[in-house]
Amino acid sequence: MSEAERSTGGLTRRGFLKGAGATAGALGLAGVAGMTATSDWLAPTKAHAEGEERVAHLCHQFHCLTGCNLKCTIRDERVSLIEPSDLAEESHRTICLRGINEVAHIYSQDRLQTPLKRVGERGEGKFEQISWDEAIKTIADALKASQEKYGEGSVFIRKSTEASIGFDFLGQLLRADQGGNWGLDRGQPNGMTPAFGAYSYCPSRSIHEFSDAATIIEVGHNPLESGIVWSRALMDAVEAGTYVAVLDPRFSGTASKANQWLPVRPGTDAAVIQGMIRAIIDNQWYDEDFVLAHTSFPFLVERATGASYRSATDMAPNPAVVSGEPVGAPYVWDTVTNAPKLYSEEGVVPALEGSWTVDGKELVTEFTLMGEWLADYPTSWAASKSGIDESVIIDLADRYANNGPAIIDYGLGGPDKYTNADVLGHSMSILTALTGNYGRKGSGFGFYGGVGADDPAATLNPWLLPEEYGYNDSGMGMYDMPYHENNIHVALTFGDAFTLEAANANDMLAWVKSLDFFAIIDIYHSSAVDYADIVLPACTKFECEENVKQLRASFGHVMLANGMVDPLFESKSDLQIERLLAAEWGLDHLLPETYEELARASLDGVEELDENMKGITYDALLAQGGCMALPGTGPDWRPDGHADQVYGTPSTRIELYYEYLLGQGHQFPVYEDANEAYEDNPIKDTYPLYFTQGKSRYRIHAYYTASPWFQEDYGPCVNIGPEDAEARGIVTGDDVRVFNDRGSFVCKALVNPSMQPGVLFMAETTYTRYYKEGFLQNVTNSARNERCYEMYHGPQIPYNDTLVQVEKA
Ligand SMILES: Nc1nc2c(c(=O)[nH]1)N[C@H]1C(S)=C(S)[C@@H](COP(=O)(O)OP(=O)(O)OC[C@H]3O[C@@H](n4cnc5c(=O)[nH]c(N)nc54)[C@H](O)[C@@H]3O)O[C@H]1N2
Ligand SMILES: Nc1nc2c(c(=O)[nH]1)N[C@H]1C(S)=C(S)[C@@H](COP(=O)(O)OP(=O)(O)OC[C@H]3O[C@@H](n4cnc5c(=O)[nH]c(N)nc54)[C@H](O)[C@@H]3O)O[C@H]1N2
Ligand code: SF4
Ligand SMILES: [Mo]
Repeated sequence: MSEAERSTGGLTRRGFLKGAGATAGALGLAGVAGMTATSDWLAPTKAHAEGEERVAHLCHQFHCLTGCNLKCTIRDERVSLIEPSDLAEESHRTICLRGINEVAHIYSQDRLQTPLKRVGERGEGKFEQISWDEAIKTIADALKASQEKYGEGSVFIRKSTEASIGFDFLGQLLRADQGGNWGLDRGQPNGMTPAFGAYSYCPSRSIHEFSDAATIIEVGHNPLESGIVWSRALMDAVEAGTYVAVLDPRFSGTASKANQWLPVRPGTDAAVIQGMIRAIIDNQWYDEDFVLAHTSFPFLVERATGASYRSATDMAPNPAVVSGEPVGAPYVWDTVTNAPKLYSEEGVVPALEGSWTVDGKELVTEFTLMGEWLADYPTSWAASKSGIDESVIIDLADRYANNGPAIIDYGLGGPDKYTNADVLGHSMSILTALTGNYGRKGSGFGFYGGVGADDPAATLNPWLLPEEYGYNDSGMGMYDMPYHENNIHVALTFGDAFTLEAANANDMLAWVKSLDFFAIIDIYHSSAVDYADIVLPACTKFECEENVKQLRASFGHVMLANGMVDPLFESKSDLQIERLLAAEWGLDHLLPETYEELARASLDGVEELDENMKGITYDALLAQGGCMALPGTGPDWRPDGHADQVYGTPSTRIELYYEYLLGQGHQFPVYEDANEAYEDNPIKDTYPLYFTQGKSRYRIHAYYTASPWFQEDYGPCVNIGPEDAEARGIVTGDDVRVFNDRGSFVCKALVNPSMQPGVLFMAETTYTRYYKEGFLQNVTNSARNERCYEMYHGPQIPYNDTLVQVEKA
């Protein structure tokens, strides 16, 4: 008998795992602590029996922005070793601690094991085990009752990002509301898209081009933790001699590898960028040829109204502008004929600056107006606002403008999570355009790493539902639901949307508690689980009812998960859970029966649609072990995006004057303080510390919180600078209370010299159950910037725009 068999009393591994859930239930799940401790009977060391062994492959995470292919050794039906996959291209055989750590994470104590029904108050976390039949019927009854009484849109169904990869059927079948605009990761893009076109935040050139740049500025981006695999391209550039400057309030991992760290005051990056713009204008470091040929700066504007001076000939609306109506073609001032001419007319030599009167109207160029706007913002202002020396700002401007080609790589965390992020995005657009650092080798601007063109893309067919099915969109973002009247009465989420994706948890959870019903489908006991009426256990990526699981196109490869382990405990795959629920409405026949059917459909005929997909069929994939590279994948892949200088705007140029924001006075990125996190805020007397958050290499958002390895050293902990700690009598390891008017939480303190005075940092997020009290989302800011409702990506959640006080708990 193998050791594994002995330790389970002779039951086979599969049989035992199935039985374990039932036992847990029989013990009565009074609170999470009562759940079966998986750690002792599934400790990794116990898997070293001679038993059966095989290899499985799958695409790991999406939300770390990579998707490595993992090679998993399955021993006695237990995942016991994880290594980089030898099926991937050599340059793409990557893995990180989170991948290796799945060996423990899959079997961790926080796995949801059986369907649960709430027995205590919402938030108390008291449950009893119920059967799948009862759980599914209870959910269906609640959803049906709500839709009958309040209409289809009264049901809220949302999948967390990671859970939504591949398919998203149920919400569409029930025509539920999915909570509208997400309010995540599009703050700077809000300020960039009207200039460069929709989705321009995804760069059109490869991250491997970093090595071709002379200068790279990382604006609040910490790829050494938030883009572990992609940070290799940054380090290659450092080795190639590229100068790297990092703007970050703390001395981040990325700052530690850079040539220069600019310890910016939180929420003030736009001031640094505007100081650079000012220096470039004052010193005439801009690229006049580029500006005249490829930007809107020479376009004419009527001074009195601020409207651009245009012909009657309609041009397409700007796809990146919400109030996008067709516009006329813009005019420039032609210096040859000394008259206004259509910008695109042959032979025109436009003026960059000036003022002219035509038909009694004064016309000026956008460039002239920009100079007038900037007149009020000298570089000394930028320095005092941001805390960065004036000479440092001017030197960086010099380097950026005159030591090109240069790249601006921004993160979607950091400065994105303040109410003024659009001002920063717009400012960086102007800086980039002025210096011509776009569309040329070694230049660029955007969020590099994983979402753009960093690898060739694959083509997969979507699984189509009949036309009549689709989400019902009330137009209200989830972040607005606690604050505005709405028609949501019941909710079902795949993953923890309510406490992970929303700030100011006390407001959000008060709203959740007011709902008639809430059910969650999650793998782990995430923070929102405690508020649910019914909980369904989903299985991990490594488990499935079939041999294959998800097909994914990611990281330059097409990957079909195969060699899966049976779902642990009583958990089920998301597809089977969606099917069980859909069956309650008699709609399960519209869904694929299996992951195999879905994968086959995704690949059916794609060879004819896309040259890159030649030879990548379902059977070929399986025969190859489940992973095939797309042609060109690797560090030599260099798409030549925007070399033609043609942009997705009406004029096809970079359009920097945002006429659609005239009513708000933001046609230029007029500086604005953040909502709460700014020096002169009167509440700073009470809450003097900036509470910034960001990603940790040990987690993907809250995911991996449940890993026992990581818990030992990387549980919830707030980083505080030595001066601030000393003033409060705090030393490393102390329990501290972090609080403001919105709420409070208690966690450990880490006194960290990387923090500048007055600034705290904490890795988002961690399941509530690991805190002594509360959790970080209790203090974060949920303010919505009115101006952003006009913007392409809508208001963004300003988690970092938060002031707090800290004391020893
Ligand atoms: N390991 C890991 N990687 C991830 C994720 C994850 O959860 N874990 N999530 C992914 C997702 S969804 C995203 S959006 C990306 C985000 O990627 P990043 O933007 O790199 O992530 P963050 O760590 O949130 O923020 C970056 C830095 O901003 C700094 N910062 C805070 N406030 C300011 C400020 O006002 N100005 C400046 N200049 N810097 C500031 C923080 O100190 C932090 O070092 O990461 C992705 N990658
Ligand atoms: N305070 C603060 N909060 C933040 C941020 C911050 O900086 N500060 N950053 C924000 C950012 S940038 C983002 S993108 C969001 C991320 O928020 P999400 O997009 O929601 O994050 P994910 O990590 O993709 O999803 C996590 C949830 O899905 C569950 N899950 C994972 N895989 C599966 C699956 O296969 N099936 C099912 N059913 N469930 C699954 C996990 O257990 C977890 O509950 O968080 C935001 N929250
Ligand atoms: S977490 Fe991301 S980087 Fe790490 S192994 Fe998984 S896919 Fe790769
Ligand atoms: Mo994000």
